[in-house]
Amino acid sequence: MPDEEASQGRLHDEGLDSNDATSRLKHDALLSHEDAEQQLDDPALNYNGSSSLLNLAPEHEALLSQENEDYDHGSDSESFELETFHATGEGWEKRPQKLRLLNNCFRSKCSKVIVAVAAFALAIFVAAFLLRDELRPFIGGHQLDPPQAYLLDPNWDFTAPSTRRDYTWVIEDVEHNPDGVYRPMMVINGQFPGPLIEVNEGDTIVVQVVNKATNATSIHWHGIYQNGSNWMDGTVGVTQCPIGPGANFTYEFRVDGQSGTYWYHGHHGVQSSDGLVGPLVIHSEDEKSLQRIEYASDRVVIVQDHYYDLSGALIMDYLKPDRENAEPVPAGALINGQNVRNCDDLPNRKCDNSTARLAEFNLEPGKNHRLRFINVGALATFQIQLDEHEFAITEVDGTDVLPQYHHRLKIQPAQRYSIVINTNVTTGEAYWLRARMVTHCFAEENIEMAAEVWGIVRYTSSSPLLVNVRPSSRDWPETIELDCNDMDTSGLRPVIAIPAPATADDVLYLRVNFEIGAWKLSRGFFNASSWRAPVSSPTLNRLIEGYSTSNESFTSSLSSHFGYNSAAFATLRELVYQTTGIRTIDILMQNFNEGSHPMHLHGYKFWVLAQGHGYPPKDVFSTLDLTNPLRRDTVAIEAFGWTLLRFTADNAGIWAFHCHLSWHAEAGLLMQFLTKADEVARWTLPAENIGLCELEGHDRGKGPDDEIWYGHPSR
Ligand SMILES: [Cu+2]
Repeated sequence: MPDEEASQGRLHDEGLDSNDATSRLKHDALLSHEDAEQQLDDPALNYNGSSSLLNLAPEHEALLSQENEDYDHGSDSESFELETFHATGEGWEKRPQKLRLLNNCFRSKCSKVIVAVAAFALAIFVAAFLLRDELRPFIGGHQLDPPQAYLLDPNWDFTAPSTRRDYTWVIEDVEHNPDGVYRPMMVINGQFPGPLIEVNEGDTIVVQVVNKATNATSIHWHGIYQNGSNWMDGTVGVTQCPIGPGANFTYEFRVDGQSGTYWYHGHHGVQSSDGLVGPLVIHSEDEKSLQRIEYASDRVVIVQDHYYDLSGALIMDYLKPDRENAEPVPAGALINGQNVRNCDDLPNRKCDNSTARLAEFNLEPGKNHRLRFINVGALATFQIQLDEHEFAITEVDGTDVLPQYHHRLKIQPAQRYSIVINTNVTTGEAYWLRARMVTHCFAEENIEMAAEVWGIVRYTSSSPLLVNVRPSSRDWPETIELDCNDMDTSGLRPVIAIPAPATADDVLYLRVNFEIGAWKLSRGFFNASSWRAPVSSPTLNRLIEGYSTSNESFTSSLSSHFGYNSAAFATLRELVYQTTGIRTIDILMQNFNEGSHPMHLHGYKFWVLAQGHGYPPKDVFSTLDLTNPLRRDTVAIEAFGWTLLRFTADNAGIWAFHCHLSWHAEAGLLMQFLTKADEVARWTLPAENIGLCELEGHDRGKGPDDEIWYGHPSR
């Protein structure tokens, strides 16, 4: 066991002999917490009830009594020769003695030394036990996140003056086994999931990305407005070229006009499912009043589906002919990058679960606690519950909402929900946190799949030796959801009420579908357009080049208030809707596909005006409640359903609008909004952005071109 090896390593470092009785006491004091758990569970062992002077466990007493017995019988076995410390006139002198001396020692004042050593050993044992969470990172590979890693700073200064927060992130390829199964991953600073960014509204975030991976990459800051810094949005093919292997790029942007729970992820191909994900929390000066339930602790909980193969291989398989949009099905799921699979169930995988752990959360009893859930997965919608704890939803995608109570949370990829729970349940000290993938929405079976991942919420206890037990908590009686639509958010009301504009300047009717075209290739479509990422020629670069050279294809449309731009863009591959000035735009989406799609608009939050199944009612626009609809950045359009959104197009830039199922976006389900184009026309692009497109290998890791299959319909 690595824990034991580590302990022995420490013993050897101290130059101690593990056969030595004193050393064994120390060794036992350094037992891993699992061993400690087993020992605590073993009624044969009693740490508290011993009558021994040293308060030793029976096995230790047995060891010493055996040694004494050997002495009494006159054994002269050399194997019991011990090193002891003996006081002499010149001070402490170290010399070998016969065991007899140990026995003598018990009758003399040196017994005090042994008592002291034993007390020290017990102290180390208790300390190791109490700090078991903190010690975990040193045990398990890239699983550098102990359960408290995403615990937000309890002493956070919400009113600190605006500041610059600098980070350096080295992106590398690693072999990692989050749940036991080894797979290649891309990680940030050796950590999975990635480091927490925690800032105040008004701060400037500066992240220097050093790409030491084989493939190119980019980082998108999900939900961040990037007002005035569109080129820092990190969207390959839209706002930047990828950061090539061996290259550096520094993202710098101010977060303003927004607070709450966000995240970041790779936005090159589908590589976010290889590990490039992490949380980003923005605190508002008014956070304590915007959150209507006071809470004692605040933390992020990341859930995600988890694949055992690299996204590059999965996307090739998904996009090839005759696959009919059958998305890759995950093998499992993770909570904060953690789960434990039984390696016996996965005979075809390289698996070692000795360092794998279930996510654990230690919460003070009798208090409220905020859990900020983020679904960073590629495909799966999750249903989440903490057994026997009703909770209040208090935030949705960065919008604080009035508390609304539920038993289960349903969360689509890229969405965030904060919930507040009260640790006032008295049926136990530990409860399962269950996160279930809604498998009904998967296209195929995956025989390797474990559809649920469980974490453990523990009430902290004054008696630490008793808390390490498995929960025996009960599930809710309600049946599990089978649909991957949004949970019903129609009753959620933002704390800061902002009425939606009474009418829109224009209504976009978007038909969302997957269609099988030439060579049996299934692709995602907004109307007649299916996106292919121009990785070496991002939209923003072309726009600024076109405006600055007075290219008429770009400048001619600036006189229009709104509409599709077919002068500058080939709309079959790049659907760009453009506005000038400040406009209000409605997006009415109709889904002709049997799967739901979590749609995400970069650079904005929109009002979710209405959602439903089938077709929208004829009077949909006259029956809207515009007083204070939910504002968010990722909303689902359900299978064969519709969704109506409204947003104020006032943030200059080119913004992707796409399905956040990674596979669907790569299959073409992405379009763009060029808003305040008149302002964009005055921009110059930073040299660093332009430079990315000139670097060798910047297109490494991009999705496959359709053309590779032309002529090979069954390849
Ligand atoms: Cu989709």
